[in-house]
Amino acid sequence: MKRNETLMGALAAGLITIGFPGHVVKAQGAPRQVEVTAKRFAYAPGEITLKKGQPVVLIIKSEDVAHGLRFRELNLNAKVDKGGSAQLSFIPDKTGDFVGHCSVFCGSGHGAMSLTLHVVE
Ligand SMILES: [Cu+2]
Repeated sequence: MKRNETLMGALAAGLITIGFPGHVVKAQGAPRQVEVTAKRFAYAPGEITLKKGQPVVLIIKSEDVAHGLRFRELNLNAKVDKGGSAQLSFIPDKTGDFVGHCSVFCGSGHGAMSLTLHVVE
């Protein structure tokens, strides 16, 4: 039965690859997960380096009030409830630095909350 299990594994891997059509993702498996903490008035970490073409999930958790995280250039926006979490799933398709800002007013330092994504080849 070993042989059948190997075949099933190969089929499953094939299905995962089909799940990302048009992208050169070489059987990377699950997306990379990066946890981000949002707290008045900063994100931790404040900078994240990502690889172009590699699927990623940013898991944003609020440690206090409601926050958001928006990357205008990437057309991404998440809102996080007070003490809750939210996810941003995407595949970076261009290199460069992208600065995200808090998109939910959270107090006096709201305008200073930013997170920089460095997308590299
Ligand atoms: Cu804010």
